[in-house]
Amino acid sequence: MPAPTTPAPAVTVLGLGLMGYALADALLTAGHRVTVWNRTPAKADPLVARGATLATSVRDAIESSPLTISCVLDYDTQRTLLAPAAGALHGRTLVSLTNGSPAQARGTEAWAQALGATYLDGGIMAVPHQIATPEAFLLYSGAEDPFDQHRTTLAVLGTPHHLGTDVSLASLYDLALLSAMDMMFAGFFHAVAVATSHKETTATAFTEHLTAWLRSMIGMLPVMAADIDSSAPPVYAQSLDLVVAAARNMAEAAREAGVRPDHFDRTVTDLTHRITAGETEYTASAAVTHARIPTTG
Ligand code: FVH
Repeated sequence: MPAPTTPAPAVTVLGLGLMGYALADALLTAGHRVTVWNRTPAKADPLVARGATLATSVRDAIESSPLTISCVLDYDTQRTLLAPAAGALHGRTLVSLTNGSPAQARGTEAWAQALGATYLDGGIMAVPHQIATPEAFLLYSGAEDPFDQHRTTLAVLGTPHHLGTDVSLASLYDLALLSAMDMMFAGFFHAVAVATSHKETTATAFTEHLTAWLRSMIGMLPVMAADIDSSAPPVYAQSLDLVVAAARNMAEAAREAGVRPDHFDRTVTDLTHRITAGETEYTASAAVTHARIPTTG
């Protein structure tokens, strides 16, 4: 006779926007008993048709499961939704996958702990259609016990990484990663605007070269990261004069193409100041130092 299998634990999902829906859907598919709540209840219909329970209040939703995952617009919305149901969190775990700042994560942890709840803050490094695929990974921070306890459930959504017990770490990494993505897209849009100023170029043709170039450049990042972490002479270094000359050319190409050159003009100004101050080398460590807001005193 086959050994009886333990049923997958109950989970509550608050918020059925594009992402919350994908999370609830994945948990249902994995065999969890899923309770959902959403401001617009009709969004739950397809999930209910597949076996989810639609709670009529946030309190009822939280009371249905030992684990509640919240994925709504922002922290203000989350706080407003949770406040009237706060007492229900006692003895339960709240995981916030709502995008927020490190300070908001710290504030929510303190609030949850005062209620006798355990709290994990999370960052989803995926878009909705990637949830529950090998491409999805999620960052968590906060107490280790709830992470270990709910790890199998959280792993349904994507590979879970626990970054540490400081609850602010997941949102810090999440926002840093999103910043890199945002700047990469801004770079892409700028480059396409410059390249397609020529009538014989299309974005598609140009992007073939751009992706090949970025793929090769991405290999530089671990080298630069090792330089930043080390006090040894850097592996990656260029002369500041060379980098200024390149930035001038990039500003000029943008101007000629009728594209805003502001970023490169600012780079020329900043690097020229550094040269005037006696710097000669462009290194990853120096670039990170100059990215910081100078502290006074
Ligand atoms: N979508 C993505 O690619 C990213 C990937 C990384 C993580 N983010 C974050 O996930 C949070 C939710 O994002 P989403 O994609 O589900 O967003 P929407 O589809 O816009 O759904 C928003 C949900 O929030 C509910 N909501 C909004 N305002 C209120 C309110 N005042 N009271 C109650 N609920 C509210 C909304 O409800 P409804 O409009 O369906 O009634 C949705 O459930 C977010 O933090 C991303 O940054 C997603």
